[in-house]
Amino acid sequence: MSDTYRFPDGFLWGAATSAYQIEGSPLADGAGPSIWHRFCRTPGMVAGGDNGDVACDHYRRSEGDVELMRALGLNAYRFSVAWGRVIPEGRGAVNRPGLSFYDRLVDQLLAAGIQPAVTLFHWDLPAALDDRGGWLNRDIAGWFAEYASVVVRALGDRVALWTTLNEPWVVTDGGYLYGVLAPGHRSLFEAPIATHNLLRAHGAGMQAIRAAGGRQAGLVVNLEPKYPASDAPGDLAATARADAYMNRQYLDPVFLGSYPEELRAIFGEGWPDFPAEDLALIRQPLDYLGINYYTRSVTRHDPSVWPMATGRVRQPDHTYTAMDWEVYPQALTDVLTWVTRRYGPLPLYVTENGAAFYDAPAADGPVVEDPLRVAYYRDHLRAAHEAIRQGVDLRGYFAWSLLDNFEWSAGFARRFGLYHVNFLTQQRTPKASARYYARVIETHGAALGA
Ligand code: IFM
Repeated sequence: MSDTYRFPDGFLWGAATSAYQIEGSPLADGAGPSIWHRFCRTPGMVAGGDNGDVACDHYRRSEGDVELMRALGLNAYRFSVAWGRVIPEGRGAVNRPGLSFYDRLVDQLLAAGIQPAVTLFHWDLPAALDDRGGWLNRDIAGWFAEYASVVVRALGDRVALWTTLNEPWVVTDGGYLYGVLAPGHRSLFEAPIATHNLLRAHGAGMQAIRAAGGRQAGLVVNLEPKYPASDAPGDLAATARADAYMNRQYLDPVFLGSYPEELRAIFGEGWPDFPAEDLALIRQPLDYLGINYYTRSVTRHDPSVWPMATGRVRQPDHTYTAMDWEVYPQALTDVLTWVTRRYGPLPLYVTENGAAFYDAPAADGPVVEDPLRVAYYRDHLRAAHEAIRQGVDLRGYFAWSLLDNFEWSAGFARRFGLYHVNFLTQQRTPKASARYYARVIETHGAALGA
């Protein structure tokens, strides 16, 4: 086997999940409800009326799930802590049994030779904090820092990588601008405030992680490179707006200390002036940046789209996933090199990458065949390798996701797992992509050349 695609020694080969998407038992052992618990009970918000009450039942099956990771040969696992399990009201009293769940999980992982990578916030805000305004309340930066200190003090001696927030753009875009994700608001005026408070919480969280002795700490963003549909000035301007809104809105303040100019034009009177001291808090040095990459967008001017006036151009003959996301591996190389040029050089991780496809149910065979996902992983891992070849300091890759799970407002209908989950029996079955990924890991990437 040739060494064309060999990855560096020490590279982290992981898989990722998040608490609400897999754990189930959302109120067990004294946990407080989250905004997703409520959102799922709001008629019409989640496909099929699904919710995370059981999900993959991981809260009760974590030991078996760690064995699935061991079988893949993972040396890292990225998961999130449910804030409301640890602090049911979001601030104040700590719920020791909730914290113990994560304490045991970390030990199970280490015993299996798997480094824990912990995300503190992956969208499941305690409902009690939403009652106080959630991400619209400036006090949330302090609440988040307090929560971060509790978790890092409990687990920090054993956790390799800390993440403050997962994909803050999605929280704002889905939760405060378009209302399709919890807490379901639709407001041009709230979205910038939510963004800004997420970033302030990230800054305060970074300080809290460091003060509590956490090792490597950073932020995870989802990036989607924007390519203009044509050279027409309208399309070029639309591409710049889309890029500012999705890709630079979070990274510019964190690395450069200012918001992109385009946001003022996009939000108009909804865009406030933010105090300079807030931007200083936001601009904390990071040990690494995590990038979640799934797709790109070919962008054109479209005045009918509120408020961005940008639209996507569908690419004939290209493969689209069950999320209707174009499969375009080249953009993973492009995004990693772009971040390195604009904000780096700095250590990067691909903290999520994967695809939802319809997988034929495992009737009685030992493996679910998922050729499109196998090809997706092959081509994206090659693209990640190409970024390393071009000088990007890429330290690890986490497949999304270990298990089929609760895909937010799409419910259980979108399957991203390396393992197929039968949600009636909780039976886990490896997909062909799990076998493929295990082979890639075992050969340090060399199998990508086969
Ligand atoms: O399932 C989500 C995850 O929670 C965040 N990143 C994208 C994934 C797929 O949509």
